[in-house]
Amino acid sequence: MANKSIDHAITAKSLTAAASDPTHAGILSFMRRKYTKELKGAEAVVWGIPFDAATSNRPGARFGPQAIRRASAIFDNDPQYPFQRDLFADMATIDYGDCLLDYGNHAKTPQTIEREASKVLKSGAYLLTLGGDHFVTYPILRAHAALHGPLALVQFDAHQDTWPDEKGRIDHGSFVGRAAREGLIDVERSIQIGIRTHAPEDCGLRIVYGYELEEMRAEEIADIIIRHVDNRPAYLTFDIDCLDPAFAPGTGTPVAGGPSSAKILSVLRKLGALHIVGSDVVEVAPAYDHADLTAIAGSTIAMYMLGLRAERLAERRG
Ligand SMILES: [Mn+2]
Repeated sequence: MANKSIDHAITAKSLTAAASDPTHAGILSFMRRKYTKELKGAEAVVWGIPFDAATSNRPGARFGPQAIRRASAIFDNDPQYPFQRDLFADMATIDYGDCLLDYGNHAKTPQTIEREASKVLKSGAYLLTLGGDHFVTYPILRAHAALHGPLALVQFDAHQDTWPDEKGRIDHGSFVGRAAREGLIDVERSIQIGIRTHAPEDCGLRIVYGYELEEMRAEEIADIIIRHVDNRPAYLTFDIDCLDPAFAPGTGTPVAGGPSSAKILSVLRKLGALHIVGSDVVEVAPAYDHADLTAIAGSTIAMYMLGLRAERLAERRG
């Protein structure tokens, strides 16, 4: 057992140090990053929002952050495939823990999430959020838009999430419509990938349907996204139900006919040209999962988001 240590999440001496916990043991932060509420010095922040009260069908995404953290223990050795680098060697990264919400009173939930997200963004760090149901993206978009202006939304999802809603409603199926109406997103530069349901309106976003993905290679899909977004500041939101239920059964509203995790990971790998300013992985609901399939997919997607960020930082530093 050469060079193994344990509980890096609390024993880490720096925010860039490589972890070496045994895969099956040790305290489970995301990829063993240090657990801290201290934002100083952090360039990337991973944060959980254990919230699923906006779910229309099967609840359980409140357990998503825990499941994703647990599954992330599989990334136990650097360099990380396919980035060929220790993602954290040049990107100080922390696990900021979870957002505290009152399960019995959701009137303050959006403001609480937005306030906490704004605090992280004010520190200058990149924010990667682990949901929670897809409602959580709405207050997070508000925090990002306050900093960058209207964002190009890059949404991987089986659903458009443009259902009509009214003020104060808390619904995981309407955040896109709301973000469009409030000017948080630039609809002309926003795109949805993997859609295989119909909502009453598209709000002007470009849609790539599930059946189209089936006919396209990863490179073509990435190319469509990059050309559509152009050089706008982009927010990447990944609803795990974008994947076929064969690859992600553990979610609240699964829809058959989706892409494989292999194909979509290839697409993500090719999005390095985008100016991604923030991202999330939502709707992982481990109670419906089998053998951690969904949690592993979710944690891998989250790892890719950090990988893209780490590459960009390295490029900037030359
Ligand atoms: Mn969604």
